[in-house]
Amino acid sequence: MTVNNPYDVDAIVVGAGFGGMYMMHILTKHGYSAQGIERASDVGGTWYWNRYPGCQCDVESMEYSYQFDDDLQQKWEWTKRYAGQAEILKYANHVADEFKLRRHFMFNTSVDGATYDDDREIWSVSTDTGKTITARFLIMATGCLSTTNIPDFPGMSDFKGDTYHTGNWPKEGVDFSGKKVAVIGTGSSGIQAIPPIAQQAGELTVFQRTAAYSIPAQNRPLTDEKQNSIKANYDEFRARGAMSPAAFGADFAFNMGSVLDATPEERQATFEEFWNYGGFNFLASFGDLSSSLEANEFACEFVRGKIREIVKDPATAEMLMPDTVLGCKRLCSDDGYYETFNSPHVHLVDVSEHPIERLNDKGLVTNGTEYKFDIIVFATGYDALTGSILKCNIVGSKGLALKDKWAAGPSNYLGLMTTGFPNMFTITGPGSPSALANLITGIEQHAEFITTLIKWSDAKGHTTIQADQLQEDQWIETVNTRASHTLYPTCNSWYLGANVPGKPRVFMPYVGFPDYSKKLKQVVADDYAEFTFA
Ligand code: N01
Repeated sequence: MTVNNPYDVDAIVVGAGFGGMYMMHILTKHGYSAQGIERASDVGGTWYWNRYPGCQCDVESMEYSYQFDDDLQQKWEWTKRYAGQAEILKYANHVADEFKLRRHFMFNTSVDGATYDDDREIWSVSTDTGKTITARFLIMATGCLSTTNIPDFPGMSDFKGDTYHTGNWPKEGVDFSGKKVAVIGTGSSGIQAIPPIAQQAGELTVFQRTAAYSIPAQNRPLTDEKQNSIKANYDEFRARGAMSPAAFGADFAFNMGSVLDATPEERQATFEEFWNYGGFNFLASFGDLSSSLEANEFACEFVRGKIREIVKDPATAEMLMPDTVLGCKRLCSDDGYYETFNSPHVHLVDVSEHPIERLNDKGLVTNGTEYKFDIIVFATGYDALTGSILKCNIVGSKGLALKDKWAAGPSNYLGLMTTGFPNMFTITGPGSPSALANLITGIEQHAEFITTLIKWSDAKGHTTIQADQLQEDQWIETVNTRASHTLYPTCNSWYLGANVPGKPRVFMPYVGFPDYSKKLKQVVADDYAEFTFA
């Protein structure tokens, strides 16, 4: 703690996921004192909580990793093309050990309030353990997808069996052997969890409200040859990744051609090639899939054809075929998802027209039918991007509550600072590429930008940094305009907040990592002229 200062530390960092860990490392490396606060018992963030079976990252491990330390990226050995949760959590722990990060954090502690004192120019943060800590800077590294969303079904507490949410999975795991299991939700988490749960369960019933597009991950062991060849030129590999729209895909051949210009044979062959390549990159099989409904429909029809081929029962296949825009909700990737429905003990119930009415002591009721279960798994997603920030009850300058300021949706400048909340930063917040890009790349970019900005401001003798209201308004317009050139606003996704009842519908992430990077570089080159300092 800093001595002779009217505050405890220079900065409070909320969260010990990849964002909070790197923020802490870089701040302390530059001589700032900082206190981290983390609700979990250890580091890892998303990867600490998401221990559900089948959980793995859909960004390749050589890219979903830190690049700030060459020794770290050279020495760490990934075992698979896409790392699973356990391996990523091991990596997070390794980073915490290597850079001695745990000593800066208090674990098992949640922030329950943060208030800015205009006179003293400090943030005062209170916790559920009864502590109050003061700091010049408040840095929210709370993650994009960390506040779970469980629908408020009537009768929730009546159910006598066990319930779990994929994003809050018990450390000791769950034994599904021989059990009657329900999974509610078929987004990325449900689609990953369903195949391994089906392998164990006596009977599995999946409740699907919206069919999702999923591309086989085509996961496989990472060969030494592949790993070494990337490590031999890791900087170039990272630089290529940063030039990609979502900050990953360094070695990936994006096809910029239009699907509308291709012959039916060329289309089929290209889609087949990208399907076999696997994962999220399927969206890049043609250049216009994310911007033209007509083009997108070709990709949709290709995936529907695959579902028809894979799923033996035509009625089940029909139910699994999405009728939405491919990639509008986040594209899923899987290991044997559609195949799972060929097992006789796996059932699919469409709840799009007849929603789940309630839970009762034995299970759940939909369309007047009672389904009995031992275990219900909620794969029902998150209050994304804003949920974990707003939960902290942040009150800024002149008593302005963040929840009031963001009542119509989050507004900020660069996704980093919001006017009226001096010296408060959000890492990968709404308004930045956040969940539309490789999050570790976005995290490093933000932590470095924030540190450089604080150092610059301190060197000039300023005590406060603020976002300017005009810049903020223009930024939000830019974020909206960029989204309007894509198909993202055409469905009820969590990017829009549409999955949480009562949440304002605003498209939150900034589309296009390379342009965002250019903007940040320009802001630095212009000596942060668009910020306000005092
Ligand atoms: O959550 P989701 P998720 N009755 O919101 C359904 C990242 N992630 O945890 O679509 C019935 O996508 C809901 O239905 P609908 C990734 O960014 C990454 O799966 O709203 N169903 C939907 O099917 C991802 O996008 C990885 O109609 C209800 C599901 O629940 C994000 O996390 C792995 C319902 C929620 O899907 C979130 O994914 C996992 C109700 N009342 C997650 N309410 C990888 O890296 C909701 N649903 C691979």
